[in-house]
Amino acid sequence: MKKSVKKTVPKSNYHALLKTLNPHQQAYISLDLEGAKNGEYMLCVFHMVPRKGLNSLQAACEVAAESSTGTNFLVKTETPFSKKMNALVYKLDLQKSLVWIAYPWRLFDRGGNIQNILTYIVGNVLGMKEVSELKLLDVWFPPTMIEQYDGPNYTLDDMRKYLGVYKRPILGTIIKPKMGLTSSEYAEVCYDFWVGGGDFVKNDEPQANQDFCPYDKMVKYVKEAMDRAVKETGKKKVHSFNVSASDYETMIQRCEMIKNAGFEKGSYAFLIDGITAGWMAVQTLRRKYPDVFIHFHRASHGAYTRKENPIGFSVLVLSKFARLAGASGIHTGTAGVGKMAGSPEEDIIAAKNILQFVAKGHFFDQSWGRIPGRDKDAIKIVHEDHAHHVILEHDSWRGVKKCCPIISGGLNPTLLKPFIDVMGGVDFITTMGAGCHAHPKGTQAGARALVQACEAYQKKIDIHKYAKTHKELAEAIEFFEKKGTERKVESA
Ligand code: CAP
Ligand code: MG
Ligand code: MG
Ligand code: MG
Repeated sequence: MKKSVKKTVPKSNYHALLKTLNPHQQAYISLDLEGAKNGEYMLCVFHMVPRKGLNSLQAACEVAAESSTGTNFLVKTETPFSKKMNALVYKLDLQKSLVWIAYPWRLFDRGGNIQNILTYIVGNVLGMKEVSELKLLDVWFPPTMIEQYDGPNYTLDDMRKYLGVYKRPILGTIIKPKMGLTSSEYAEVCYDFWVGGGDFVKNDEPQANQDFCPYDKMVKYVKEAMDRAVKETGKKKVHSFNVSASDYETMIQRCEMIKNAGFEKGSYAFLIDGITAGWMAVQTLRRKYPDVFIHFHRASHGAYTRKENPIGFSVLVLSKFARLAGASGIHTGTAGVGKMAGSPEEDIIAAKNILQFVAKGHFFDQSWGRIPGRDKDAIKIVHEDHAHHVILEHDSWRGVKKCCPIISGGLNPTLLKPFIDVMGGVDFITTMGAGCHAHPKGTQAGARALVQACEAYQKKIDIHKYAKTHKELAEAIEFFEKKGTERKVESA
C-alpha cells in the first residue's frame, strides 16, 4: 500500500508535534501506517478540535486510546497482544482539524453487533475533556468486515414488487395529528389516504399503546381499513407499525400481534425508533423477521447530526450503520427541502450511500460487497442494475443489499419534484404528514394531490400546468405554496 499522503502540512510540523507525545500517546499513532485499507481496519474520519493546552496530535491519540484499548495513562497490565488492538491515528489534516483513525475490527463483538462498534467510536470519546469538538464524519468498512454483518434482507425492491410500483417514489404519509386519535379514528385516516391513491402509511414515531388508542385495536382497525381500501382501489397497500416498546417481550408481542392479524406478507412493515429504542432492537427485528421491511425512524438523531453540533456523528455515519445493521430503510432527511435541518451534502450523500452498491462518502468510497474482480461484465451489470441485490443473491457474490432512504419532514406535493431533482432519482419512500392532512379538502384530497404531483413529474409536466386539470393538486398548490414549510401558527 502506498504511504499515507501527508496533507497540506509540511512533515516538519508533524515531527515537531510527534516529539510532544508521551509514551502512552505514542502507542496510538502510526503516521506511516502501511495498508490502512488492507482489510484489518475499519477507518474513521473525525472533525476534532483539541481543548486548550493540548495539540491536535496529543488529543487525537487520546481519542484513539479511549475509543479502543486505552485510558488516560499507560497501564502496567497491557500485553504485546493488547497493543495490537490499539486504534491508530494514521493521518491528519491540521488545517481542517481532521483526524483519520484505523480500528482493528477484531476489537468488535463477533456476530455482527453494531451497538458495540458505536460504543467504541462514538461512546466515551464524545465526553472527553481532551477535545472541545469531536464529530465522526465518515466511516469505511473493509469487505472482510462487511461480511460479518447482516445488512438488509427485505428491501425497497421487495416492497416495489409487492405494491407493483416502479419508476416512481413510494408515496406515503404519517397519520396526523401525531397523537390523540382513537384507534378507529386513526384507521379512518389510513383508509382516506389509501383510497386517495397513497401506497404507504406509517405510525408516527411516538405511536405505541396509549389508552386512547389501544395497540390491539389500532392493528385490528388498520387491517379493516386496508382491506376496504384494497378492495375499492384494486391496489396493494402497506402499513408501517411502530413496534418500539419498553422491553423485548412487548416489542415481539406487538410484532406477533401484527403478523397474526391477517395481514398479507409484504403489506406491513415494522417501524423502530432506532436511536431511542436502540440498535439491539433494530438488529433483533432484522434477525427475527427477515421477511419484513424494517423501518428505522431516527427520532433524536439531531443531537448527534445537526451541523450546529460540534460533537456527535454525521447523517452519513448513522445511515451507513443502519444499512450494516440490516434496516430495510432509514429516514435520511429532505436535504433542506422540507422542515427539518439538513443539506444536500448531508442528506443526499447519505441516501446514495445506503442505496448504491458503490458510493462516494464525505471521505471514503464505500463498496458494499465483493465482486470477483475478473468479471468485468458482472461489475458493469451490478453498477447499472439498481436492483443489484438480485445479482448478489448468487452465492458467488457477497454484498449488502440496498437500504431505502425514507424522505419525510415538512414535505408536501409541491415539494416532491424539487426533492427528486436534488436526489437525482426516485428510489425512495416519501412520507408526507401535514403535507397531506393539512390539505384544505382533507386527507383523501391530500393523497390525490400527492399522486397528481407524482403523475405530473412522471409525465414531465409542470405541476402548475397539470393542476389546471387536477383540482386537488391546484388546491394543494394554492395552500402550500403560500405557506412554505416553516411551522406557521395558523391565524385565528
Ligand atoms: C414528518 C414526521 C417525521 C419527520 C422526522 C414528523 O411529519 O412525522 O417524524 O420526518 O424527521 O414527525 O415531523 P410531517 P426525519 O411530514 O408532518 O413533517 O424524517 O428527517 O427524521
Ligand atoms: Mg414523525
Ligand atoms: Mg426530514
Ligand atoms: Mg413530511
